[in-house]
Amino acid sequence: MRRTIVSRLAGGSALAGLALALALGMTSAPALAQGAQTAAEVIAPQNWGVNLQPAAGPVKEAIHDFNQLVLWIIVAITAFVGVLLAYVMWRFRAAANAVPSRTSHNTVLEVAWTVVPVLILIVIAIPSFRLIYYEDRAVDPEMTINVTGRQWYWHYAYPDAGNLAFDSYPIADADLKPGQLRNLDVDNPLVIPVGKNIRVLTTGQDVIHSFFVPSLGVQKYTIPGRTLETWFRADRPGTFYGQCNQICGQNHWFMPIVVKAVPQAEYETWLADAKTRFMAENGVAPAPAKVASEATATAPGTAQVAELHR
Ligand SMILES: [Cu+2]
Repeated sequence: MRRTIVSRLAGGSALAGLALALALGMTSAPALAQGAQTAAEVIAPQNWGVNLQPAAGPVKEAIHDFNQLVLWIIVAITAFVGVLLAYVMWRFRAAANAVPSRTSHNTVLEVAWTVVPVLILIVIAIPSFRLIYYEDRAVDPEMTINVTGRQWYWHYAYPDAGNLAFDSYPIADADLKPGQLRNLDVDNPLVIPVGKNIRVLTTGQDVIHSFFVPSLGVQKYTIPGRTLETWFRADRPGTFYGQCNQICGQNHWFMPIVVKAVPQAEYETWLADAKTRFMAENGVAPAPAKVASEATATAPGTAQVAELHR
């Protein structure tokens, strides 16, 4: 299963890489192919990574499929228009066309160039809407994670696990251990079990942030005073990197996201340990608050902060 996905992606990467290499006049395809191969365990931004990141779960796979469809349609249209342009430039050049035609209407042609683009848009629209609804929410979520964007760090809560909650900050350059990624690794990653449909509820505490993990196919605003829903599932163990991708203030760069997908047993071990650790750090067990009520509780000041950062 994994091999199929990766090889399919490698093919897609090579294709898109080739198209872009041609467009930019350089050869970046080898770097891309390499990126897709190492992607099974760690999916992070790559140098020259111009294609979509590899998929770690079904939402991103659906995005890849749609992207491939649109890419091929673009390639076909570009080739068709290019050939047509070359033909008229040659066929109707001044030297071979001393007396130009005065034709100004052609009903069949005009109907065709109206109807054909409409048909192309319908072909794009139908899978596009299907994808939007697929991304919208999990049909049968097995657990919920509350994500709060704050200036400037992430706050994660597990309402199904005794309201376990903790903050996630990036690791300073000086404290990076070998193998950790600068500006991407965090002290407390978001740990999830492999193969579980996870409902994600997002909200913002101060300004609008955006929870963006490309390899899981998730990008959702975190808006103060509002709860938005989305979902993801990781189909294999791995570490998947993302970032806040809404310009949210001067430390916007300071909001990397690390999602660590582990097998169920490992997840339960982590959960037990995390409960002890974070509840000890917090001094008391976290109050049984949902993200929505948490946003309401911090509402005083939110308006002013939002005003400041407008
Ligand atoms: Cu942010």
